[in-house]
Amino acid sequence: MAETNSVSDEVFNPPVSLQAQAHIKTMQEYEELYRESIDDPESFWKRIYETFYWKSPPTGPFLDYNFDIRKGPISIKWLAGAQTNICYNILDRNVENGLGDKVAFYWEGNNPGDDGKITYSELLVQVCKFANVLKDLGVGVGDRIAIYMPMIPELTVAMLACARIGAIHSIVFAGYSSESLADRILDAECCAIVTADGVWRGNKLLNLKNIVDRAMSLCEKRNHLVNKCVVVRHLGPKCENLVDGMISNNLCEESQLGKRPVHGFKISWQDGRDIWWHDLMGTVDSVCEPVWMDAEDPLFMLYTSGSTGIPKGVLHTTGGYMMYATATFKYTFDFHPDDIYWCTADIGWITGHTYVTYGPLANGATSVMFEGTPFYPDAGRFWAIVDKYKVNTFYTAPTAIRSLMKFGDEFVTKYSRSSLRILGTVGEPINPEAWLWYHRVVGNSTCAIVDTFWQTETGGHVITPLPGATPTKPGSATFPFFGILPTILSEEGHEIKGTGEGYLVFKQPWPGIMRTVHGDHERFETTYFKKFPGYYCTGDGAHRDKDGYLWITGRIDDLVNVSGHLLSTAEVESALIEHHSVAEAASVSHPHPIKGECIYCFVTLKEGHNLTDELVMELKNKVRHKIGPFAQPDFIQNAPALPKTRSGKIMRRILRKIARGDRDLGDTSTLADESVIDVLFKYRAQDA
Ligand code: 6R9
Repeated sequence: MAETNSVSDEVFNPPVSLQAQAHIKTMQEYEELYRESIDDPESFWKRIYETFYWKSPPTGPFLDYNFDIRKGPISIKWLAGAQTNICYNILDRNVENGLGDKVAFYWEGNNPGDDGKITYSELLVQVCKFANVLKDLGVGVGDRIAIYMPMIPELTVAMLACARIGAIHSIVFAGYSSESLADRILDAECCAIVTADGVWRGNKLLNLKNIVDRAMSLCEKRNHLVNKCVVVRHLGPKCENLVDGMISNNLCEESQLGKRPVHGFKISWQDGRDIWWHDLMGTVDSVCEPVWMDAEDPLFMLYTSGSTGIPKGVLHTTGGYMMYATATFKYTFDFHPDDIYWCTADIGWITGHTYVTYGPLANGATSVMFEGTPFYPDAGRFWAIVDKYKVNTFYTAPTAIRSLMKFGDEFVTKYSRSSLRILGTVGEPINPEAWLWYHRVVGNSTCAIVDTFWQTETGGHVITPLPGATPTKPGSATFPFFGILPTILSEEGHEIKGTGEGYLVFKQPWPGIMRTVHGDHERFETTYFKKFPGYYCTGDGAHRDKDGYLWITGRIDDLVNVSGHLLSTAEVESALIEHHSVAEAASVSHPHPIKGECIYCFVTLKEGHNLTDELVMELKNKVRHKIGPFAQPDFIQNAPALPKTRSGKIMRRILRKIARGDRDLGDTSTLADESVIDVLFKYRAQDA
């Protein structure tokens, strides 16, 4: 692989063919609209507001907020008093507007060949039915419903059914343990849960129902009863046995939508509490009036980890989130009606909420929903699916890109990928080497890359290129989305104008920002508004370069202060990963008697490389040369694998402990694979 020193200075202009038909074609156009969105948010967002159906208009101001904790409680209200229903807007209205027969989702199962599709009108019927099911079970406005499901259409049906009747969905990624699920059910006080019997992920069979059962009994021990558990029969038996109403019914003969009987697969069952989805759906009415909700009524909550304490239930409301999901999807992915769009994220994460369900459906898009993994049956699966559905817009995570790079280009180049136009990334900083591989190999150097920075808390993209307008630089998320006013602050809270690095904060609210932490408004204020009064604090660092481009440098808690120089661990990692032998790297701050802190690195090497003393020196020099002598790591250790959350984020908190030789690791329940820990202790740098 080529050395990619200083490639990050290279600028990539929007592909001309894409630009010609883009919604936003030039930086000038972007800047004009951006100015309006900041100076006069009401006039900007009113145009988006008017594209939806509102039962009644706002009763007060379009936007009403307090962002300054010194002036009183933090509060953010968009369109308060206006009545609408998001489910009605994204399903009924699309059907009324002639999109009834348009495919909403092509569903691609874990096994190639297990597939199906669902149109907008079919989706609407299923959602209405399940909304009636929920009502029959006693679920009403404001009730919290836990959802723990694989990537199957029923997951979207369940979430939209909640939205239709004003219930609040709390989706937990179906990879979390029983304990984590129980914590979230308890915090949200969910009265019911929707799940499936089980699911295949690659070669692994997961018994979801049994995980849910254990979670429900943990809740019971802590005096909370989950009254109802609705179970989708995803693993069979055969579809013919199912009564009318199953989404996949008309597809069963062909494909069974992945519902393959699994011999010997058993789930536990408690009569009265546990009910099959298809039993409930078989007899229920397929018409369900939407419940008209206030724009500021809760739509959903989603848990995200904090630096301390239990995960926070990030709460999003109806009207603002609807506008923001819709607008970001349209502009960031330059959406056009004939596009085939695919976001590989699981709906269990915010990316799946906004960019698998709400954003695409609100725009009347056709999406691919994928149940499986990028590596099954082999590392070419993503590109096989891109070709199968002629995907134009593809959205994935840097961690997936880096792991696919390891397998070599052939897995990509054996597929055509000629339909691709826009490639997106999300979730973590993307190192220039991965960006360039994505651009050159996956995108044949003809696609626009959008590196979208955002958070569970922001509801949608906040810093991102627009594919038809923004000249991109590999590794930079570039410029703010409409309505976002970013500022970089020093430790003392001074605004850094021009070039510089510091805390990334936002100065005014946008429609998609979270409104509170469920049940703990004070925690919301402390976490996001206390350190720098008057600003929403992202917890990330950012650097502004001479051209005004924003570069996210990683979580602030990962900043290292080496001899008074503030360094981001992400910068060090990006340098290391440019070395041809390195597949992945993570660096953490480590105590140092003279410098205060120094950098300790973990590197995963590519096949055929060993971490010799010589290579250690080469890597140290690589960083030294890329960033500066002060940035040279003191320690580099071998890491056959890195400790990651199930969403692929590296858990640096654990790496810091390993570097220190401290076995008191605290909570490791969010780790995808705990076995990496012992291996990493074994390779620990002896002199650290
Ligand atoms: C959408 C999502 C949020 C954190 C965020 C930041 C990191 C996300 C990024 C990025 C650099 C990007 N992050 N996108 N860092 N460049 N394009 O991932 O939400 O799971 O809440 O994570 O992820 O550190 O603060 P969430």
